[in-house]
Amino acid sequence: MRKLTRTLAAVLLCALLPVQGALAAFPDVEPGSWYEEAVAQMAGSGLLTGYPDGTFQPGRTISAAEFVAITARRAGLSPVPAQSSHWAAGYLQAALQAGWYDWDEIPPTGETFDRPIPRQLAVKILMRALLPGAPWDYTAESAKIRDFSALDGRYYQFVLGAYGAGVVTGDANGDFRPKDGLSRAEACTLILRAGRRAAGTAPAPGASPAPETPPPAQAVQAARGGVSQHGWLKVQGTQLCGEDGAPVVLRGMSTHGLQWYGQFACGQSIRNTAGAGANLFRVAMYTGEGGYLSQPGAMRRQAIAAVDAAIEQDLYVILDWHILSDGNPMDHVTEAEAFFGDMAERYQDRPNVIYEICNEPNGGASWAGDIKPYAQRLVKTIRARSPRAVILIGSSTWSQDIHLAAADPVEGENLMYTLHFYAGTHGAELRSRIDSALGQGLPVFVSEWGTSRADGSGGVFLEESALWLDFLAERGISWANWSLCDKDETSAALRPGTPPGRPWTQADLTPSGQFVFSRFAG
Ligand code: DCB
Repeated sequence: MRKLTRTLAAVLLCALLPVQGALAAFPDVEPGSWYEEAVAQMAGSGLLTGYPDGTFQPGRTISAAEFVAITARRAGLSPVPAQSSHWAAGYLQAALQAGWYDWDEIPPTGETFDRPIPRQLAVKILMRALLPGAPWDYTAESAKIRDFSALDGRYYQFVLGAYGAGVVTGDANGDFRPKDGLSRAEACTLILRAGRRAAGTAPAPGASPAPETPPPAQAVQAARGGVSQHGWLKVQGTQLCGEDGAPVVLRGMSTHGLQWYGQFACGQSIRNTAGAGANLFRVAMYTGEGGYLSQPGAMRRQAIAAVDAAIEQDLYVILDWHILSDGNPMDHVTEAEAFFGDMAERYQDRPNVIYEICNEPNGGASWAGDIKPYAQRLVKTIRARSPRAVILIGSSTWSQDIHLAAADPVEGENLMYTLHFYAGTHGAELRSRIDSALGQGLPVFVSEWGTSRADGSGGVFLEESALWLDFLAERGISWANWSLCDKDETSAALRPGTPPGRPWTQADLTPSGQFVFSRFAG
């Protein structure tokens, strides 16, 4: 009976696979406990949830299905069709195919899906998923494990690797207890540690061994939290920091064009994004393409509604003057000054709002002749109303020419320069441009990137995207992903037809969306 109830609860709970994490504290998660942060991070990024009664049940043993599903989501592995109708069968099948474990360890027929996963198997799956190829040192690490001899031989390299990477530390007695189960609190802690470790050091599969320039600054841990935690942002050196001076990394979604997909800039869509762990939202207000220049009143209202909804969710929010077909920002500098003057006044007391004054200059727009003079004018306009706000400045070639800005930056405080990339088009060359720019002291913000090619389709390129995100994480660089919409293109985070006004499940997210939502936490 107990097993049945437990199974039922898991089905009820996980069939929904809510993307929205429980942001409220769980009554049974002890404040200040060793696992509190891990649970908050994991639940906050929607990787696992509490129970319908609001509890988290940290001491409860995690099942094989739950562990594999959570790890898959964390690693960006999408479910594939499977025989079993179990809620997690698609994840288990995908994990099996990815070689995370062998057929006999969790038979795909399903009879052990809901049984506790042995710790040694959990560690193997975790290492295969997030830290493949992690080195292991038999002599050094086995000495740390008092019950090393209890380990099955097929697991020792993974367990040693996990000890070596600091993912596993053993219990108070120095035992690993390889055949015991894992509590939900322990599972959260392990997955979080492995994920962080992967973001910091793991080479992406298939990555070229050619070393990229190491980060010029010290690596920065993702500092999560929204406006209520970090307050007014300020740029110190090249790093975005909170009001208290501690580094902050913002991660979240960009809308598609408000004039086309404004429905996903509504309260519930933004709440879903925040619930998945984002602390940033970007409101892309096209100027051309039927946007602000054609219908200023309607677009302004839409942009304000979106910014207000993001503020309500405690998010930082980028107000983006999305020039694209109108490639030279100087062409409409008067309209831009009027718009940003109005907005900077409206939001002068709001630490949430970040101003992106020109999405992607292109065509003939030059840094020295057009973009820099434009930026100087807009910085002046915004500063007169909102002296503390962070301002993002684009560059030529769709905001890829940060080397030109680095050589000739705009004068002022709290200015950052945008670098936009699409993982299927842009790679190591643009990354090294970031390192050079940082080395020259230029603060960089990735206010738009996509898992697709530069045209918004093709791919998706998730391995390349992971390489990029790891690179950004190591440097403490903030990002917004293109885009939160259901357009039938690979860069879109939502499957066609997804309603904007209800909570989303994993099934609503595209492969890109699943990957990106799993990376808000780092
Ligand atoms: C940027 C734009 C953004 C555009 C994406 C993907 O453009 F800021 O607006 O989004 O990157 O191309 C796409 C949408 C499509 C839509 C199209 C036109 O995804 O649904 O139809 O905008 O509104 C870039 C970025 C980089 C490069 C070129 C473009 N590049 N571009 O490196 O060549 O030409 O749009």
